[in-house]
Amino acid sequence: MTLNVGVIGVGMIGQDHIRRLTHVLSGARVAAVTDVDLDRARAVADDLPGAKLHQNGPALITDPDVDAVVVTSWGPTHEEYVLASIAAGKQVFCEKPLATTREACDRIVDAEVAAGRRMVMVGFMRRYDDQYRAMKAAVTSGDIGAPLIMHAAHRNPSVPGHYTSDMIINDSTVHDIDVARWMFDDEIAAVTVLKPRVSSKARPGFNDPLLVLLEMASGVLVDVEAMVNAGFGYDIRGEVVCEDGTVELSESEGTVVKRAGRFSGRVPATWRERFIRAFDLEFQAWIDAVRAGGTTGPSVWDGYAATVACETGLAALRSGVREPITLRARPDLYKQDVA
Ligand code: NAD
Ligand code: ISE
Repeated sequence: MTLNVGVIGVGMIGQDHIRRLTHVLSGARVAAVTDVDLDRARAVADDLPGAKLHQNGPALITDPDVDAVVVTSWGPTHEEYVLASIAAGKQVFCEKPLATTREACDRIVDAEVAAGRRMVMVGFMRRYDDQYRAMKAAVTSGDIGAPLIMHAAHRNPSVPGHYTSDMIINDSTVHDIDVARWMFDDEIAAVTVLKPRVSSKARPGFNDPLLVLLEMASGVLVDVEAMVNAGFGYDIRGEVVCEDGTVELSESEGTVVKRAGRFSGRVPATWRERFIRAFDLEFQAWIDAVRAGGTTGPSVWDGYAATVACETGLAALRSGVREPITLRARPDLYKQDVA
């Protein structure tokens, strides 16, 4: 049976997910769309044979012809739509962030726990990237010994006009925060944020770049260089240093050309290019799991822990000192991770 998906928020990533649901993946179709910008939603619906246009999110969620919901609207709207989907008994894929505050995430945790089953997958797609998966396999195999340190860099070539200085942490570094928790199957215990010399390309009021230091509960340290005006491309780096060796993300996605005593390769232009396969794998995993009656991948707990770490990171940026993280007790529903 084909899964009929309703999409709330048809901006940049909403349209990209509609493209993959319609033309790339199997087992699902886009049955309905909506957006606060109804003209945009109408234009998208017109290109999708048989898709309905809904006036708002609640109408889409309660439509009996919609089996499952994709939330790709702005972050502050996610809570409302995820809670409504849970209340309607429908599986939901929510782009990051799960919600923008600890309290909002708490309410989603409470709702899902009350429902008694996992109903939400959060879009931390790096967990589906081949390179990150190979890195995690190397770390967990034990072949290179116990992990000690992870070095990471998250460099955007540039960011759009609506991007604020806080987003360096809660829109960009949030991915590295999720990778750290997933890589080491561990929670983050404390965050410190250092401010290097400000790039001359930074917008006024931006501390760009930042150095974000995550202390895992085990004692592993993760340093993340976050920069949003790198100019030269979208450059994602990672290396885990273990007791008996190291593992790093490969330098080039494609071929490395050696010529005349030099070598060169491609730096991806955008996150869409760098993670296109991860997005496909993530979404296919969600479709398959929902068709089988459940869900998979990053959970509401992962979304909650990431948002709390971002809030703490912003507090550390402002205070200039190490800020400890306090999480609520982890409900039994999230004690067994599925991916
Ligand atoms: P965008 O601004 O291009 O699109 C957001 C859309 O949501 C717009 O069309 C807007 O009109 C609509 N919208 C806003 N409020 C709404 C509401 N109350 N109800 C319905 N629609 C509403 O933004 P985007 O870049 O597509 O980002 C959307 C979400 O996806 C964000 O949460 C962002 O963090 C996330 N995102 C994730 C990744 C990733 O790598 N996983 C990449 C980009 C964006
Ligand atoms: C963007 O919103 C994303 O989620 C991308 O994956 C990330 O790399 C980028 O920094 C964010 O702005």
